[in-house]
This record gives sequence, structure tokens and C-alpha cells, in this order.
Amino acid sequence: MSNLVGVDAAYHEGAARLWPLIAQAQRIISPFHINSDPDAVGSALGLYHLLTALGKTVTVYASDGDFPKITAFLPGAATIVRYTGGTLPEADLVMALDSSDTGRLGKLHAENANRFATGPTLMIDHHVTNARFGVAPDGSDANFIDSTAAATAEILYLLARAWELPISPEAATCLLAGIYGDTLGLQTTSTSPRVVRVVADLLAAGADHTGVVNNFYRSRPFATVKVWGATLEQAAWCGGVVWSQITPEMLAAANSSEGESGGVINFLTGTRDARATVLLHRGPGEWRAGLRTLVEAVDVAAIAEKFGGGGHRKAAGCRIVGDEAERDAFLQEVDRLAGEQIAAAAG
Ligand SMILES: [Mn+2]
Repeated sequence: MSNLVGVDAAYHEGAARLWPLIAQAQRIISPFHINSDPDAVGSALGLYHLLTALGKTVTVYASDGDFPKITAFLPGAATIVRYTGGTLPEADLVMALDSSDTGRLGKLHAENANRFATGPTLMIDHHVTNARFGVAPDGSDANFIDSTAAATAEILYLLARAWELPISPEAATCLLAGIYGDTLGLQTTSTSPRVVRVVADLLAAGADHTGVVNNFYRSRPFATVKVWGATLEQAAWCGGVVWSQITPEMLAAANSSEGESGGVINFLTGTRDARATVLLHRGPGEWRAGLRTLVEAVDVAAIAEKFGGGGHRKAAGCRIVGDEAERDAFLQEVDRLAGEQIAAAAG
């Protein structure tokens, strides 16, 4: 009996349906979405390793020309083409992973819309909202969507198993990065028994666990350390809400860019006895608010929606137009609404 995770019938069906498109393709283009994350990059590079091992030519595109610095260590990252515009080169197949709709591919899609429309375009994704734009040359469906998967990389691993592809250490590292990216290292509520088993398989296949953990969770620029320090210094209570802010002045003092300041909100979210956490980024005439909570009864998406934003139950965001007065009124309202939710849950 195999020690590997079980691959269920839906995967065998999807794998059988999609394989002919891959089998007939020699030149494959795999674009990942704009504002990419480790799952987008790791899945595309995982695909690159799985299929180049079969002698195929796979070219991975960054649709907005960029990808997270923390993914630059991944095997194959140096081959990523930074798309800046224009017509994509000839290819036999486009494989889009982790992109819920064509808009996620930005102008790479807009400037090559006909290519995507006529196919073959193959879609593999875990977003429940996927628009299913994968299409085979005969017009039939070329999508494989599993919204129960924690990451697109998890899906790609299970499909690779159904396709009986060898999983190299390089492929395993990229897929592990995708899963750790979307589950914050197996910490999110999407962390299922299956994805943990997939991670075990990837480690057994030789994935560089230390590389992923060090690059994702233990490595940050000095400027980010300084921004975190200033942000934590300003942390304060508004009723039961812990909040702080990041202003252009704080970023300038630390020689940082906003792109490097992420992550401190997850640290603040662990503040004991907070009913919710708010981190405000100052922009011209407005605040961009990130909301988090660890409290079961609190739904920060519902709170953010009252301010025109949205997100997930435990992580959401919105924009607040105005200055300090509007910021403070917003914080008081978040505290009040979270308190209401807690009271309602208590019955
Ligand atoms: Mn994803």
C-alpha cells in the first residue's frame, strides 16, 4: 500500500479530460496573475518543472511584470518572463493557474484576448468564483476547479499524481511554496487533512522545506523591521479593538516602500483580548484599512462591507475617506459592530 495521499475519482476524471490538451502541446505558456502571490508563482513554476521534465517547452509569464521577492529563490524563478505588453509568442497551449477570471491576467490577457478565447486554454484553480475561461479547441470545457483545495499548488500535485508524473525535488519545492503561501504555513482554516498529507508527500519528494520557511517567514528587509517597530510603537486600543497605522512619513523614516510593510498586521492580530485588529495605511485624503480577528463570533468581512469593502470572515479590508476624525469614527464603529456580533453570538 502506498504511503502517498489518495487521489479521488474527480481528480482522475479531470486529469483524463485535460491530459490530451497537454499531450498534444510542445510549446506551453503559463501566465500567473497580477499582484501575484506564492501560490500563483509556485504553481506556475511547479508546472514548469513537471512538464519540462517531459521535454516540453514551458514559459512562465508574470502578467504585470513582477512577482514577490520572497519567491525569487524558487527553482526556475530566473526563467520567469516579465510581461510588459504586446503579443505573446506562438504556443500550442496556454495554461492559466490560480487565476479566477481573465481580469486577473491584466493586459497580458487584454492584449492577447483572441488567443485565450480560441484556446486551447487550460484552467486549474481553487477559487470558488472562478469564471471557467479554460476552453479546448473544439469549444469544450478545459477547466479543473476544486474550491475545497487550500491552494492551486495542492490541486496541481494531485493532478500530477493522476497523470503519473514524477515529482522532482524542484517541482516539490515550488508546490510546497504555493501551499505554504496560501495557508500561511498550514495555519489557515483551509488547512485540511488532505493538504497536510500533500505536504508530507512533497517533503518525501525532496521539497526544500527550510528554504520555503526561511524565505517566507524568517527573512525580511531591515527597512521592514524598522516599519514594524514604528507600527508596534503606535499600537493602541479603541475599546476592544487594537489598531495602528502606517503613514508615508513612517515609511520614509525607515527607507521603506509600502510593499515591504506587510505582515505586521498578522503579528498585531495575536494581541490577547482584542476583539478585532485594524491596520490603517495612510493615502492621499484616505485610509486603507485592513481588518483581522481571531474571535469566533466576529465577522470582519461583514464590518468592512458596511464601509464599501469586503473580504473573508477573519480578514477583510475597506477604504475610509477623510483624515484623523474619520479614522477615529471608523475605529469606534468597528469596535461597536464587533461588540454587537459577540453579543449576538452569546444570545
Ligand atoms: Mn491560490
